[in-house]
Amino acid sequence: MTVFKNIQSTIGQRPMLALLVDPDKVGDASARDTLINRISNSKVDLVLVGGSLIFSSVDDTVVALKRGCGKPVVLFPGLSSHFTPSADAILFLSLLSGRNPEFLIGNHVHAAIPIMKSGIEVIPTAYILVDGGRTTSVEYMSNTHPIPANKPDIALATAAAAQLLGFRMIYLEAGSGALNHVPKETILQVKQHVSLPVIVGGGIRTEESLCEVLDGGADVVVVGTAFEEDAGLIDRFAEIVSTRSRNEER
Ligand code: 1GP
Repeated sequence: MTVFKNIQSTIGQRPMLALLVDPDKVGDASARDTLINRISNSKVDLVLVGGSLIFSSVDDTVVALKRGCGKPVVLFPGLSSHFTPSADAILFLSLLSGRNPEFLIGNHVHAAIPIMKSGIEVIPTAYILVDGGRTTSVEYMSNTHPIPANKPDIALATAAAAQLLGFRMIYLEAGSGALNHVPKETILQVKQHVSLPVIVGGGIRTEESLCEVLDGGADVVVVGTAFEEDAGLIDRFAEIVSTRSRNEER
């Protein structure tokens, strides 16, 4: 089954938890093995690998995860140079909330032929940045303005445009390390009017914030920073997400 089909079938029953691995933050080989072991023994559904600015080898991290974690490994690239064919799938992200052509289409032109030739599963994903209360790396590195947090109508209109343009998923992003996660109201609006699966990430650090985005109807919740700071949260978050059924939401 493809990663996308697996997401589609799982989110009909319950939301999913994705753990974001930044190749620059996994530490040495022993720390990486510990992390992989922890992921393997957890109820995490997916592993995303990526970030806005990466100096380490994305391929090394993906290969190690694929070898040891037993979960689908999905690329979440910040740039065309982050592509590696070793992953199970790639989120082919276009930063639709921004007006910087490099992140709307420029990187895609660089990466498209190698991606096609590799045969990797491609998931065209509309990447929508919502203000998370502080300037995050994605905002700075992409040189784009996030959608104001109190303007769910703009996020909705952007997500609706994404659906009409043929994207397969929406990623509502507050940015890694954001002070505030994407507001529940924004997620609710998008879920109400747009039929694509919705990924939500950025600034989800506590069980309360996790429950808030789940209450909004997030289909896939992405957590990075909180797990880097406290790996014990992985099991707690995975338990909450995996035991939620769709009719508990809202
Ligand atoms: C970033 O949404 C992810 O793209 C994760 O954000 O690091 O804040 O969990 P955090």
